[in-house]
Amino acid sequence: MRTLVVVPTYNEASTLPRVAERLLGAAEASDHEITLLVVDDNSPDGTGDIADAIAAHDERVHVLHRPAKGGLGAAYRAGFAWGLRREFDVFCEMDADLSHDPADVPRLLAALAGADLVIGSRYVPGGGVVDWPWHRLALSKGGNRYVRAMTGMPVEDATAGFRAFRRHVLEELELDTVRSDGYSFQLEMALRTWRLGFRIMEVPITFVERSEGVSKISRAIVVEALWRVFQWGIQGPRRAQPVHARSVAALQR
Ligand SMILES: Nc1nc2c(ncn2[C@@H]2O[C@H](COP(=O)(O)OP(=O)(O)OP(=O)(O)O)[C@@H](O)[C@H]2O)c(=O)[nH]1
Ligand SMILES: [Mg+2]
Repeated sequence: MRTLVVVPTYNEASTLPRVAERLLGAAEASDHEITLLVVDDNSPDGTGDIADAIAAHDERVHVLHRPAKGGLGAAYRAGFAWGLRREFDVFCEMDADLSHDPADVPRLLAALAGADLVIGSRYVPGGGVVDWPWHRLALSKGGNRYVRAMTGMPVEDATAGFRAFRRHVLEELELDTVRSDGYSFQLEMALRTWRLGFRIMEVPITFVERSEGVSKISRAIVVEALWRVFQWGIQGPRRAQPVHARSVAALQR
């Protein structure tokens, strides 16, 4: 499985080198063929130059430079489009602030044997969050409960940003028409995947609050998510389609 790990960055100069090193180390230790694509939005702190320096020394690393901060969703769409023009079988999402442990990537990839989308989940048994204040945890868990109630999608951690998609999911969920950003982007991707009848599996991960750099989460991102989930809930079906034919083929492979 040729795997592309897309890591969007905006001012992550202090952690990106460690993220790259740990990811490539995990790839070597597990015998996975992993390529890293950093999608940088012209970070003022020079993250883009650091990414270029890493890529210059390692052919498994590539950098996509975008002119200005355009949001997490737009960065992922650009990164996935780059990978879909090339021959990757699997596409991962991962944050650059070390909240996600790159050493968990092989575990996510292994779970793809029985799924089309694997979510690194904080809220299934064995998963967890380190260093979040109670109100942040309450917001996140409450948000996920709201998503389940509105949409019927049986996912515990639908806002998680640590994921692995099989290529055919991205080919079929019409990425060009995904408009949302932030948490809503993650929610919309999971909801489209589920509604198409693809199989979603959650594997436990421990999410560690960033200790360096600055959060990009804003009130607007939260309000956008609440509003969009409400719309998706009243507009869309509350059930997934029967299991997607391609999903079954993927499981047999
Ligand atoms: N290219 C790009 N990356 C972004 C943008 N916004 C956020 N990111 C990256 O997306 C990832 C997740 O963003 P975070 O700010 O860590 O969001 P979070 O993990 O939900 O919240 P905190 O860790 O508390 O900040 C990080 O790697 C960010 O650098 C953006 O507009 N453009
Ligand atoms: Mg973060």
